[in-house]
Amino acid sequence: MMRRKLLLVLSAAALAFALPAAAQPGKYQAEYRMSTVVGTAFPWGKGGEIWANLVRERTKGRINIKMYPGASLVAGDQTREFTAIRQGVIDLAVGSTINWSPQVKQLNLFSLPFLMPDYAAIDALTQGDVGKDMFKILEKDGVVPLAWGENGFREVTNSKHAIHTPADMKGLKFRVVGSPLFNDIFTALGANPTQMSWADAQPALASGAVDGQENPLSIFTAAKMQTIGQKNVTLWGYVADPLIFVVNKEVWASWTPEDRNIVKEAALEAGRQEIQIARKGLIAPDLSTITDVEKLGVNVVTLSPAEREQFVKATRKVYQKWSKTVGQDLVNKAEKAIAARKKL
Ligand code: X2X
Repeated sequence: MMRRKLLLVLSAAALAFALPAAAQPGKYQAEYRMSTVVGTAFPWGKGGEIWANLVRERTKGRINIKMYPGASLVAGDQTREFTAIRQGVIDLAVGSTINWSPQVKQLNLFSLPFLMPDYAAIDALTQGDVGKDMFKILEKDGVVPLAWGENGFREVTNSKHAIHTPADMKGLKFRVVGSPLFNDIFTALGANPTQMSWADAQPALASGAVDGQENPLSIFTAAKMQTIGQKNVTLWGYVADPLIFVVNKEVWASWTPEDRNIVKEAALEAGRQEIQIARKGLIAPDLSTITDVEKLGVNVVTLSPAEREQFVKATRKVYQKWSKTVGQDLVNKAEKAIAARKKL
């Protein structure tokens, strides 16, 4: 009897230690840790900053969010971010669908090559039923999703020569992000992909260990990629990664309904603002971000429809293979939503 009691006490103590401080209902932490991959020089980091500031103001400091850019709460390993949010190592995050797709396979939807032809197509997914389905999936997976943001259409860049067709990619070494889907795409195009984190990507590009990479132009300019050899950009818009504003479940449960509402409304507002910042200079008639990149001495290639079609064809098998992983029903729903979209 005594023994059992002791065991119970011991296991309760072990549990208390295992749970992050956040898991105590009604108790507010002095600081909440927010993870992002990039900082406030980038639209993504600005979105996180806007969210944190709105929450701090509106809760009169009850909820004090500190941003940890560089995915530093997971030592830069951005593909472990989602697990860390679930475990409570991270309290809140603004994360890319790409980085969380190793754990949430449906998020690979956004990385199906050439699924989304334009910005209206992204909106048709995130702001429609597909977005709602994704949030239900994320909730089931143990986080509280609140709002969508955007990293952007990921354009391919390299140090060697202009890319017009898949043949131009043959043999080039590319840094790709966490999901094996990207290995499949770049392999299908005849290139040599290597997976690495954002933190490792920059030195690898600078040293010439890899020739190229893919990222939105807002990342290209803020990270000054022209200074690490990236003199060729091709606007192929093959995939775009939305961002998702989330909170750890226990942290969420520890807040009053009033504060939860403030955090949610602030996330929605920060998401809307962040998307505007991310798209700035990238939608006609304002293409100033593209001309700014050209002014840096970078050769920017816009594909003709026939050239683009070659990339679509070359990656079609990858699209089909990964549709099964995502779930064919969800892919069908996404394709329908895109076909019915209202043009921006
Ligand atoms: O690592 C990248 O390429 C970045 C910053 O775009 C993401 O986190 C997906």
